[in-house]
Amino acid sequence: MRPYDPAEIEPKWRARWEAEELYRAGGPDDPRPRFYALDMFPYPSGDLHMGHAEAFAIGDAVARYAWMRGFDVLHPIGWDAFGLPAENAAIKRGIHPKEWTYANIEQQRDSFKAYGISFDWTRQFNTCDPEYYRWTQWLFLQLHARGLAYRKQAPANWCPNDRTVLANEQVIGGRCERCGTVVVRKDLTQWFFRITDYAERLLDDMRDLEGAWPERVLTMQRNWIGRSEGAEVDFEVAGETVTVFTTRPDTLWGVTFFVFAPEHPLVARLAHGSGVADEVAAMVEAARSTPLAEREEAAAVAASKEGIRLGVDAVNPVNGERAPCFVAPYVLMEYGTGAVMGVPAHDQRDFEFARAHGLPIRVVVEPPGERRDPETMTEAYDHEGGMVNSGPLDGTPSPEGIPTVIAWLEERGAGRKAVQYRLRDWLISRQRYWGCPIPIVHCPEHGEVPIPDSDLPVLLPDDVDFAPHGDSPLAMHEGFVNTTCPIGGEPARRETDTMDTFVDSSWYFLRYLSPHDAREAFDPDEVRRWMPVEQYTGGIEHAILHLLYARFFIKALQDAGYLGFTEPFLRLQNQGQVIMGGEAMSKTTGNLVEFAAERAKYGADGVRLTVLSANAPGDDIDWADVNPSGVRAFLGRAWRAVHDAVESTAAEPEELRKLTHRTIKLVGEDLDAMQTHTAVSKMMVLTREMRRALDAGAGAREAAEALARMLAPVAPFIAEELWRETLGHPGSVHRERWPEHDEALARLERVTLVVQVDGRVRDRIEVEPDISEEEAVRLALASENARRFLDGGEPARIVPRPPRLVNLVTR
Ligand code: ANZ
Repeated sequence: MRPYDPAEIEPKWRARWEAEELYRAGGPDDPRPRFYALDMFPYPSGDLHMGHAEAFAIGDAVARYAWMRGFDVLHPIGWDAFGLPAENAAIKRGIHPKEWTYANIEQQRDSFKAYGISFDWTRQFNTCDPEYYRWTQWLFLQLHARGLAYRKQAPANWCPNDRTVLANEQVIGGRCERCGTVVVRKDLTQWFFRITDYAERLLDDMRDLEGAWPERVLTMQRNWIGRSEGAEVDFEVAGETVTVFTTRPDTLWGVTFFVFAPEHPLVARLAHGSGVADEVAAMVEAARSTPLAEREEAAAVAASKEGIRLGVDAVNPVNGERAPCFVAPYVLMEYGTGAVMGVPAHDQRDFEFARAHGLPIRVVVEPPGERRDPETMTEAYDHEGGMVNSGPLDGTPSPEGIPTVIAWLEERGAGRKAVQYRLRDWLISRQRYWGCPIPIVHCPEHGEVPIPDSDLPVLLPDDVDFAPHGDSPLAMHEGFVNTTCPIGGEPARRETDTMDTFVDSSWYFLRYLSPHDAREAFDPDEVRRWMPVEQYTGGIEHAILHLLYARFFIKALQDAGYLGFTEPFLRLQNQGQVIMGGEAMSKTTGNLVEFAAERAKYGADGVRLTVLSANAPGDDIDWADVNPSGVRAFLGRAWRAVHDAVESTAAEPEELRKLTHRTIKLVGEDLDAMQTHTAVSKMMVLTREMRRALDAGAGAREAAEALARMLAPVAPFIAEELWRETLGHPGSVHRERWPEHDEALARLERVTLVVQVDGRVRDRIEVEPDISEEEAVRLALASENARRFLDGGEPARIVPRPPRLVNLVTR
């Protein structure tokens, strides 16, 4: 018998599969039901790493299993190929971003092939190909035409090192997500997508994803959208109406001060001639240059009690009371209206501000049956309760007070019900070269002019200067910048911002459906055939942005009449992280495990099966704790068992047949639930029992046929070799149907579990023979007959011998 040698069989099958076009999706006439299996496409940063090894092993198991279940599967791949690292490589090492990017794509592509992932390679594209970004530009123009893409002057997060604007979500702890440099604020004219128009739908449509997406992801999206219900209330300040947003209009009688965000448009005027004008100007300046993320953090924990008294009062609409006005950085211009009513008794930030500034605290909501004394309070009381000190509403439960107060305000025109979202418009401008050019011309005569369709794509010029100059390389490229107006032919300037790469990845899954179509972005017939995606596999790091943006794009395209569905991804599977020794892998800590090296050592199947058997697909895998040589040894055992089974002509024992059918059934159930780790362990048990039967001189052919097919989604090379070469089938195992199990054989006979108390039989219970110890003990303790002999107490000791016996010992 030849020994199992992945180095021999893997390259052979890779070539055969490619020649046979095994993983090509079916055409329009394919009668099978369709299954779109999508993996989050990679960024070409270098070679594939262990994280990819895990993610794509999971996605591939999904696709291969779907094929075996009789689906016509679309399993495409491409590259998310624009982005900063390519440009940084150009600056550091003088390589053109294009060259760096395409070389990395080649390398990753080879690695994917060596790994044996079942991609339909005929559909590959890269987002930096002009044939692709032409359509990204077209999509931009679709949004622009609908008022969903617009420009405004806005304070932006600016990374001085990368010299670009970052979205809020790309600022982590006040630093640039990419390079770790402290981010500053800078006022710039920027392009935005009006995602806030879709806040409500993005939230409401999540109902359809409930149970099909990880709950954690849904929660993160919900929090990101951040819906708050409450009221807008109009105060009067120095003859002007100033509106606040509050979630607690029931606390209006507890207002003792009023606060403006430093950037509030009224602040400069109110400060003028107040004696604090300079101080206020300095605070405004400081606020302007602090990154928003940092301000938000500080605001959330009330880290800053800083505030300047303005010398004017705000008049409360419910009782005409006057409250002193302040300017303070804990109020953010970006949320609500940029002004708040200070209710120190019931809001923690207001409480701390009031204590710091010696402002009065007035309790207006009290917990049922309790009193709260402002003198001795150590923190705000922010729960429900009974309203007090609230004029006509005294005694009203506060949740009822809310609509009552809103109705009262509405009647008098002093306020209204309001909903606020934390979500802000999506800032897509980047002052960088290696991205999709925004297809707009600025004309002195006609303003902002979209490039006509027939002139797309706006090509990125190759010959730019990457040396850091403080301006984007495109802005300094005369040939690119100077153009003529598409309307009147006047000399005009091209927009030189490029798009955030998240724009490229918001629609790529539509392009896979007709990747070479030069007439349109996506073919409506193909969209109807394949969309929505049946199963999307990728990392939790994309829980918010990418998924939210893609959902927004689909809804916007639906509204534009291009698509007939609302949600792009029916089911979502996150993979965990591959870590090493309890820590994230990194070159600097020296704990990096190289995917290519592991593959060379254990074979593609060995690495893949290690990843799939180590843990449930959503959980992290610590490479220090896994055992790839053990997995490889298992593959060797499976190899020998199947070979020996083919040699043997002896009859197969009934027990082995039963195990085979039971394994088929349970492994199928595991794969339906994406529990690859338990599926693999069941195949290991079957292999062991095959060995036992063969060593006893019996046969194991049926088990061998089943094992080869069950291995196909999780160890595709060895499964193919065993299927075609060893078992002698003419076609590929990857075109086979998933084996059928015989229900009668798969069913386990029940056995009798005897429950004893102190060694005497007190009950008998019918159980499955593979009952766990835990379950057996639980049943024994729940037995009424046994309990009677425990005299109401608990046993001192339990002796479990599942499935036949549990003895409860009282002494
Ligand atoms: C008075 C009040 C009384 C408030 C009370 C809360 C409790 P969420 O839930 O996040 O929507 N707020 C409003 N705009 C703000 C801004 N621009 N910067 C900082 N804080 C702001 O929070 C809404 C609450 O956050 C609002 O309700 C307001 O404080 C504050 F017992 O108004 B509240």
